[in-house]
Amino acid sequence: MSSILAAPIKKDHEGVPVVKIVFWGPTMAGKTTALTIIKVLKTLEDPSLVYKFLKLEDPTGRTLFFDQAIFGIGRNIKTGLPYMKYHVFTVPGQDRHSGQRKVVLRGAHGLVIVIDSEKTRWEENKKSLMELNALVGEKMYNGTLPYFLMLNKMDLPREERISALEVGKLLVEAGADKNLRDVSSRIVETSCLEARNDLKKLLSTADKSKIIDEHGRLRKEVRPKSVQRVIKPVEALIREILVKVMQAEKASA
Ligand SMILES: Nc1nc2c(ncn2[C@@H]2O[C@H](COP(=O)(O)OP(=O)(O)OP(=O)(O)O)[C@@H](O)[C@H]2O)c(=O)[nH]1
Ligand SMILES: [Mg+2]
Repeated sequence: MSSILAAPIKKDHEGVPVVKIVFWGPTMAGKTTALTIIKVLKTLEDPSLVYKFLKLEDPTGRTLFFDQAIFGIGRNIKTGLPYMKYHVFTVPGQDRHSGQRKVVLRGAHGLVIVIDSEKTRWEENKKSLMELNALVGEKMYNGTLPYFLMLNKMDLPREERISALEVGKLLVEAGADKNLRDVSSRIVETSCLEARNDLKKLLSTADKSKIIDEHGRLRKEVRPKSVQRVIKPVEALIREILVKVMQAEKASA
């Protein structure tokens, strides 16, 4: 398994396999905001599959150690347990927390690399990519650590932000372009601000029967596009990791 995934998949106290996803990126890029949106959405869609949510922030709203949330996938009818869980972490982006970032990154199976699209944040983005490349560039290069690039804050005026095209230049400057392959198909443009507002708007819909099913859960089909984009990288990574696990099992059978 270790040759297919960057780290072995551990099981929790009930024997459920747990996949680890880490949100990486500079301070203020929107990592905590993204995870909060995912947690709110997942809770609305099925609260019984949300196990934990923890935020640890300083008084200015910057993450101090890390945020984390655990979600379940499916449910075994016999045991009532999910088939799998995914544990999502965000690293603290401030310079002084590099030690914590290294700890949080350990054992990751997939990465959501958040880039702050604000032009003035070019150097911070570059530094963050250089740090990541030095730590796990090799694993991204050999494909054992799948990733997505989340280009966030796309709500900013065009002249104030970088485009998806400029991400390539950023990677070259950070010396990470050789390790982060297939980049163009792995960039997701997001606005957590828009996603948060769209989710609020959706929940204030007058006719609840259109958005809520018979169990009182938010229907997946009504996810606003902006919210879907925020959750897409995590869901796509989970699928990729599951495929890898199945391939490994087949090969060893
Ligand atoms: N305009 C805009 N602001 C955003 C967006 N996403 C997040 N923000 C704002 O950016 C600020 C920082 O967001 P956080 O999610 O706390 O950033 P972080 O990446 O967790 O930062 P650290 O914890 O310090 O690493 C907050 O004020 C958010 O409201 C976005 O898509 N657009
Ligand atoms: Mg944070």
